[in-house]
Amino acid sequence: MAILNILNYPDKRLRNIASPVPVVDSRVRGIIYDMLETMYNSEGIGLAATQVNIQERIIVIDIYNSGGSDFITLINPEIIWKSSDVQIDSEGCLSVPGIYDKVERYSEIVCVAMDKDGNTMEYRADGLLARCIQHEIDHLNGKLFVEYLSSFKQDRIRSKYKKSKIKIVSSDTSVGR
Ligand code: QAP
Ligand code: CO
Repeated sequence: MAILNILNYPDKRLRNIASPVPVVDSRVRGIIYDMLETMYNSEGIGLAATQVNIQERIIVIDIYNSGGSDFITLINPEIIWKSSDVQIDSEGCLSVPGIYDKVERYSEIVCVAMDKDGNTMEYRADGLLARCIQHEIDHLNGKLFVEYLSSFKQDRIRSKYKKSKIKIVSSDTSVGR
């Protein structure tokens, strides 16, 4: 197992569209365990492979942050049904640390995906799990939750990240002198 590097907004690689997993084998299970360790290490409740620069349709979710006893793995997930009603609630993202804002999502969904053993599973989800599945599938399609926010807010978030990068670079050069 290994802790993987999480890409941060506005990294262009977060816009890549992930490819379907052809077969669930030990290679894929290795990725899943690394993703779980990475998610638990940063106290996340969901992580998509895109966020760790792996362009495959793999998601791990643990909305209880149980530390490994209660996670689900979604491989090649497809939402096959969405409720007509929506719900607005606060979201965050490990790729956009420190930023939380309200996003509209379908209240209830049905999702079909393979699990880590390659079995096809059907999940009916509402509440936080439904929200998390929609958020993570967006990642596989190159979409981030901040894209649902106003362009004014997106500009502000981008400039916040630029500022923090400049800070790191300048303190780095002063250390070297
Ligand atoms: C996606 O997000 C999600 O800013 C998962 O400093 C979130 O695990 C779906 C995190 C909310 C639905 C609702 C964010 C950790 C974790 C941060 C996460 C941070 C540290 C985010
Ligand atoms: Co995210």
